[in-house]
Amino acid sequence: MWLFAGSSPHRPLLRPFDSIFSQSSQSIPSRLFFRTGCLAHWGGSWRSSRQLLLLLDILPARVPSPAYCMMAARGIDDAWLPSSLEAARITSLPSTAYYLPNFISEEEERLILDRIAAAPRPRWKQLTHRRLQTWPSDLVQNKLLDAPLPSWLETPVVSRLLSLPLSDDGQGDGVRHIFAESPHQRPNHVLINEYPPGIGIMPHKDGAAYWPVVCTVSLGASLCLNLYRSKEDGALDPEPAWRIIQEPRSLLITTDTLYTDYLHGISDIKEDLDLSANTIVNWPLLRDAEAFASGRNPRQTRTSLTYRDVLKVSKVGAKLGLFNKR
Ligand SMILES: O=C(O)CCC(=O)C(=O)O
Repeated sequence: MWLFAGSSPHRPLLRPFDSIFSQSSQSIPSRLFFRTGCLAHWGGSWRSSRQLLLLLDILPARVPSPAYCMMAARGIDDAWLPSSLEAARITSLPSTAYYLPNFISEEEERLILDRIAAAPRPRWKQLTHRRLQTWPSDLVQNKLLDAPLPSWLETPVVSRLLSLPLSDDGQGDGVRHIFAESPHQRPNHVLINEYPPGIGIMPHKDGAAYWPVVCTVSLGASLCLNLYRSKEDGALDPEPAWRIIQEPRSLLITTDTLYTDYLHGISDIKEDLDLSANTIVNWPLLRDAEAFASGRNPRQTRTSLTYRDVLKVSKVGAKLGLFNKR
């Protein structure tokens, strides 16, 4: 087993992890190297959190949280993926959901934000308080005109999503990824929403157009997504049943009844309040829970990329040679 070290400009964040390693160095096989920003490589391939956490099991138990270790195991500005989605599961929700705090790197985030900003003005649909882009196009009667996503929305997000196995079982038989059962086995549509401070989105369900898997990449800033129950009479229970913090560069995946039975929304507030391990379901998975230690998150502009598989696709666009420009 090899742990590769890389220097990091973020030493303060890495220091506790460093000290865990250096204090335990005597108990680790001698072929193990570490300093800061470690990446694990053994058995001929790069390994990720699951294996790294197994390694941590043999270290003295002073590890703060899996997510913290994941973050400490690489430079903070790099992307970092677990070996399977199972390691990123949000366990206290009624259906399967995953949170990956470092799905893309800072550089990838910057490049995507630049491409969004460079989109021609007519690409933006201006709502009363919020604006959005749809790629490759708007749906017409819940149907998508067949067209590829632009390359900057495809790579790295889609390729990375499809490379992530659901679990560590059965690796080698091909990756069984989060879209394995969906009609096109991949997301074919992306909604880009921009939320200035004080602006959110009303509680809603996403409806019948999509396969019930929603992958949301957050860019620029953190905010809180609320999940709501409907009451017996069908009215919305105004108190969120669960709250999820979405940090910049994170990926949130929601599925199944979270899609079909519950509503989701973002409050129109300038600051998320009452944030703690008791109120936020993905607290143990956050990259930097310390940032919310005051219980508050003053909002800054946050942009989201919502990747979904539209069930019905019309081939007309492709036949006419439309929409093929990337
Ligand atoms: O921006 C988000 O995280 C939520 C977007 C959303 O609710 C939607 O696209 O339906």
